[in-house]
Amino acid sequence: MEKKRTLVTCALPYANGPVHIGHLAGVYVPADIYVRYLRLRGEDVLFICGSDEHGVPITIKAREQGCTPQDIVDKYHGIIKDSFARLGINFDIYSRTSSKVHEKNASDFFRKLYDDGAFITRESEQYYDPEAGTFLADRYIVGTCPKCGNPGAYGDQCEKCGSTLSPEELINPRSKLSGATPVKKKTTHWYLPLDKYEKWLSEWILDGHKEWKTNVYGQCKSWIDGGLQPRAVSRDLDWGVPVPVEGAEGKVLYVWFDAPIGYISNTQELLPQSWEKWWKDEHTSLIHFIGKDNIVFHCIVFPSMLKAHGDYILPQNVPANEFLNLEGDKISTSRGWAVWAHEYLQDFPEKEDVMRYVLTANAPETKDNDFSGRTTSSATTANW
Ligand code: B3M
Ligand code: ZN
Repeated sequence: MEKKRTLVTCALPYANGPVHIGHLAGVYVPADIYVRYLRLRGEDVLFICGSDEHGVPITIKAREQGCTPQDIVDKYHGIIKDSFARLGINFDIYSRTSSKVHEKNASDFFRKLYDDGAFITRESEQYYDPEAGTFLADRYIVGTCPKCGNPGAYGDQCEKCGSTLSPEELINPRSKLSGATPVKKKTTHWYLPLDKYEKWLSEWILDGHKEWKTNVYGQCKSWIDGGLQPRAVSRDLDWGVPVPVEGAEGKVLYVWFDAPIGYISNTQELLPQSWEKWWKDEHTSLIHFIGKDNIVFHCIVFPSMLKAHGDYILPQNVPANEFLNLEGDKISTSRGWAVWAHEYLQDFPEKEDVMRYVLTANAPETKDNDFSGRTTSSATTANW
């Protein structure tokens, strides 16, 4: 009988900031423990990760710092990769989605689905900056929050009161690029019609994977029961993998379309000759370690992409964890509320295993947990 193989992936961290203890506790330390366990049993394992280097937050950070998106991702890719290595999280490869291998692979993946007629196109009205001559992602629109009056709320969220917003709700909206008032303009995008995969997803997950963690299964069930909608897989943006279709100038693949393909690209980069047995052979079991905010992408969207493509295996399990909070508050990269891995490693030399132990003992497996450097009384609180 052919030996069983396990391909373990970890969510690709966004290269717009360093990794913090929430990432480590929820995803990377548990995955590393699992991989070490399988290796001790003598199993054939591959452990894949890399930086997620596309998306709007990276372009915004670059503008703020007066540099290019590539400068931003180069900086954080280096910091993140180094932190993982020093914490003993031993990926077989830690690559990046700005690699050439990935650009070609993601582009070919899109093109196959396009050629097979797997997408639909839709015209919609999107916000546009008439002075800068470019479409605006929601994050590029700022204005006053209708809920709390914060004058610096974003078109997708107010970071002061935490409300989720849409650009229409902002009072006095303006473009972050030029200060101009955004106008609506028509644009065409490609969509993956998830509604067509609903029945298949329901059978595959709700009937076929009742063993998945209850938090994961529950989220999948509520998405599927709520009815799935087509999802746009392209964006008007100048940072990302160009849409490989004539007439698509100025459009790139949506970051959540290209990022999971990064798992495949990074495997190809590591094993140019033998990567296929890890992705196309039923004897491989594919396991995605992620945080709870990524469940829909790994259980609904990416599997639908893989199914549409047709050549690949599907995940066997998606062990998503809940969040680790910091002193009662949600960890936030943008608000700077975090304990950063690279700072810990610098401030507490030789104490890597102390951190690994504390994060393992407090892993937010079934509910959000809290991390505190001060309290010593609660059983779910990390004491150090
Ligand atoms: N970069 C999101 C996150 O860190 C994202 C994961 C991509 S996995 C393909 O939450
Ligand atoms: Zn607000």
